[in-house]
Amino acid sequence: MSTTPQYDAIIIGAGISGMYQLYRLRELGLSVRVFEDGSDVGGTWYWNRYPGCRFDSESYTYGYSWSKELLQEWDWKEHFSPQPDNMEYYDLVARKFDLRKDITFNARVKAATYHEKENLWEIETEKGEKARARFLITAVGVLSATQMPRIPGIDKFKGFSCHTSRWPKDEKGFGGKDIGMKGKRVGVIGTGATGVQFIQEAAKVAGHLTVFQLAPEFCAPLRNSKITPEEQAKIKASYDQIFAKCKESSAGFMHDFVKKSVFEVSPEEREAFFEYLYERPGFEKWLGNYVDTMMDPRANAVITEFMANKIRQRVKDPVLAEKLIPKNHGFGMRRVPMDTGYYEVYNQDNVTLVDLRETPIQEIVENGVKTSDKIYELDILIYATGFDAVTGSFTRIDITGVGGKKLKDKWADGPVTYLGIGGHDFPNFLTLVGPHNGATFCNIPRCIEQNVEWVSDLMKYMRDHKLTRVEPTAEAEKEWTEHVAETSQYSLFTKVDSWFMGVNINMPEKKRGFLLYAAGAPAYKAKCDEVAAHNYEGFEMK
Ligand code: NA7
Repeated sequence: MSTTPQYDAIIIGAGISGMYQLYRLRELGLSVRVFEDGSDVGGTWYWNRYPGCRFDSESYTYGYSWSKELLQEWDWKEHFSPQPDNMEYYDLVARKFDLRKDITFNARVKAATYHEKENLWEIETEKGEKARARFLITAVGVLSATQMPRIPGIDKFKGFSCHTSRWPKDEKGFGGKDIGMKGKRVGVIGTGATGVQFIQEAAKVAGHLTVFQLAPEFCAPLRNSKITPEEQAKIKASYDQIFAKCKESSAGFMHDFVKKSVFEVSPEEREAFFEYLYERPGFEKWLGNYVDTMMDPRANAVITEFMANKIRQRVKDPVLAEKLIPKNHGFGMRRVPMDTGYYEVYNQDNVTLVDLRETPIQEIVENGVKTSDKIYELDILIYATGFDAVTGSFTRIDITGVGGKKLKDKWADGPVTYLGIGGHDFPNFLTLVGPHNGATFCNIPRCIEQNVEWVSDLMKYMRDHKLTRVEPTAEAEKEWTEHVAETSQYSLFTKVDSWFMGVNINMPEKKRGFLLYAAGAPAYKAKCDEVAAHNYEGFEMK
């Protein structure tokens, strides 16, 4: 008789999706255990506690929508909430719904194996702890597999250094530790959404900040502000409308594309609209723009020129401005970092931009970074070098399905899934926000809720019909994978390299291919609903 504990379901990850999935399965009366690598809940907001980390989504569109009581109880303090407040929120959720009692913390799952005879999954953590369950649900997030650069000498640096997603904890609060950047020589490698948030903050306190930039992004102003008591009352009174609006929009935000071409309007009207958008908070200038800016390269060139000129206006030194303007992609073709005075940082005397295209890094040395030009002496070196996106959090676990088949091998040429939620040869394996899932390009909690609710309904259906095994058919996953490829052709995301395409300069072995779903959240939801309405068409159940 095995002493390994057994549950109805095991969830990997106690972030936004894992927490909600736990809640829903418990409501169904199932026994559930969550295994979480971190020492607390919160996922992305637990790990990313570097200075400057905050939402780029409007706070009130980001919280859970499924508890009216929680919505009324919690006050977002800022329109784009900072990381410590976000952690405070997830702490409240965990306490309110008593989630922690079913979560094992500091437990990194290293392997998960399906046992055909017993129709059970068995997981093993790095500490050797084992557990079994009928269902294995991954809630591992899209950007959680930290990717350090492969630069010689990283271990030699004598000062403080870390990846932004491994910033030390402030043991007394919810945020990151004060590592003492004040007056110090700080260096940062990477200028994606994370690098930009960090640089803006570090430039305020560092004695000198050196930014090592490979290729710049097109950043756009966040325009954050505090939520006034009047706004708070209005937000709380209109949650139903807010969430209804998000549900209709292509990426789960309050904004949606204007169903008009850039070329349908006069240059004056277009310019005025761009200016209006530039003054608006959040992603509206990206996701509330003319629809063809994200589909037609000619239309994209128009908004790209507008955004490039904004950088030229904001950076005093024209040579430096050109270095900060992307030349390898248009505006919005990669994830747009939201900025708060980012470009103005480069007008400060205490900030230097090192263009790695001109002078590449050769190695990290004891006292700093050595480029082809010189050694930049540093006390602190921060890596904002991104993630092994979307698939990395799966392939870093040894996942074995029917007949010893490895998920890693199945996805060697790119992910193959049905609805981004499961795959053939991997029965009872449900991947929240998995690759090619509609939740991947979305105001993520909005689409997470759809994923979790769909999975919970599936599990209820199986219980009610006395079914114990569900597996996508090979045909269904082939069709879905082709559909994802087909719909992605119209998106400019696929025309450039970025983490959306699985590209990370530090992982040349990772095959380039679209990892998201481009047809939009409403289309994804409609497809999932249709599948459920047809008794989970495309899944074999017994
Ligand atoms: P990103 O967007 O993948 O950005 C990583 C950055 O690090 C990017 O500027 C990279 O340059 C740079 N990078 C990576 N490796 C190196 C090396 N070896 N040398 C120099 N520069 C390097 O990750 P983020 O964490 O900023 O953002 C991820 C998402 O989190 C973001 O989209 C939000 O949704 C939240 P490159 O792009 O390759 O030129």
